[in-house]
Amino acid sequence: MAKAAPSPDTARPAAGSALDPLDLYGVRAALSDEERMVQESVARLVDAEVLPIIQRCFEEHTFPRELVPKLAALGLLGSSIQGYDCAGLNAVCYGLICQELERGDSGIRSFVSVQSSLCMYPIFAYGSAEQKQHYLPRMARGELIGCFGLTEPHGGSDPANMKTHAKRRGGDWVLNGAKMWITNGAIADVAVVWAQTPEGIRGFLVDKGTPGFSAPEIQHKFSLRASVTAGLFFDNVLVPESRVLPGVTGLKGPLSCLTQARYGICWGVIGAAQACLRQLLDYSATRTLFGRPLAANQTIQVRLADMARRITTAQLLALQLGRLKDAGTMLPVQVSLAKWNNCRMALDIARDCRDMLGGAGISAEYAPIRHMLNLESVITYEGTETIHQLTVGRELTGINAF
Ligand code: TGC
Ligand code: FAD
Repeated sequence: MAKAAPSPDTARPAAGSALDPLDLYGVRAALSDEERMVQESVARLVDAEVLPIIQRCFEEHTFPRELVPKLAALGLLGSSIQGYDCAGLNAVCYGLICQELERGDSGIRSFVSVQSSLCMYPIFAYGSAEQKQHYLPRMARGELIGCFGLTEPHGGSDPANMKTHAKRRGGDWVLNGAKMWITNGAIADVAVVWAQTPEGIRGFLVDKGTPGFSAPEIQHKFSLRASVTAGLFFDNVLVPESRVLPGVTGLKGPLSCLTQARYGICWGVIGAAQACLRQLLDYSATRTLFGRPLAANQTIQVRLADMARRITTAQLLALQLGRLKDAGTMLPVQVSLAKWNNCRMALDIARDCRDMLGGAGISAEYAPIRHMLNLESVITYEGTETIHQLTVGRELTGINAF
């Protein structure tokens, strides 16, 4: 005799099970007490401060700036930096911070990625003692917001061919050019700008309000709507030598920052995927069609199981990457593989969850469509999927196919 279809209550996949459906391989158990504590405190912040407002922010195309002091108070800005009022946490903690923030929204994780990995990191790694002292403590407290200008309107995948340039004039530099798609650009107090010079690519710290510098916000985005994105324009902007990063010349400057931020994304997107799967587990258990819960259908279970498989794989990849980073042995190509795998995983899951919600899936009242739209940016920025595939291909073959 056929087994009776379970009631919605008994259909909950996690009920009575020792396994957490969002952590089937017990990654949490592999964390240190400090790592777990960091994850829990960020999770509480996201539950209390992000989830209640994020749908409205997304719909209204606004970044919730009021969150910045709260992120700072928890030590989430420049969290990996030692000293300068920063928390000095390890790489796994930074990953977990990104994961929990992106469970809320990619835009919030983006804000923290840019502030921490793309602005504070280059100042810390390549800045002068005076630059570090001037910017880092205030950035850690959220009093100064940063942005990172690398991409240009004519093509972001190939930054070696940037047109923005700086020339010496006396003891100063004159900066000309344009950057495009810059997260935090319109709200930033300082822009870390990469420009071609006669010596090679160098990093310039351009303060808000410097004559000739403007940063208009980009409108009409259908992705990362709870994040500010801008163009940066430089028209004979005078930058003093004291605002040039002295510690690096060449493309490895910006690319080394990208390695830090891409690492965070490898973890962050897991949070977005978990948020989608969590909602689908609840929804499919209670949605009754053809006299049984949606979750009682084989094809639905296969799709949910496939999501859990892919999230689990991404979690293990991120954790191992984090352990390599903390051991000081992580290579950029390993970050490329994880950024490619984990972004693809999250985007596919968000799209599939959107579909399983049926018509409700197109409403921002459910999280998957917001995550899905955000993840279209996340799979594109910090190196498109193709760029990371070609990076892995280059490693395997020794042939540069860019
Ligand atoms: P290539 O010859 O490979 O390298 C030039 C120099 O850089 C070094 N290098 C790295 N150093 C540190 N970390 C890395 N990941 C590095 N990758 C390369 C390399 O050793 C070399 O050094 P040296 O001393 O020999 O000169 O450069 P290439 O021109 O062939 O380019 C390679 C390619 C295509 C991979 C690179 O251009 C690339 O990654 N393109 C994608 C650009 C990108 O990702 N843009 C992102 C912009 S920022 C952003 O999207 C922020 S979104 C933020 C948010 O909201 O979260
Ligand atoms: P292009 O480089 O023009 O690429 C177009 C297409 O061509 C892509 O599909 C790409 O994969 C493909 N392609 C490129 N090269 C090859 C090849 N050799 N072979 C095959 N296919 C190829 N940038 C910053 O500097 N700072 C920021 O803060 C920032 N924030 C962003 C925020 C958002 C919301 C978005 C959407 C982007 C942001 N970016 C930022 C820019 C982002 O990094 C770029 O969009 C990305 O690097 C791709 O550059 P592009 O858009 O010019 O596309």
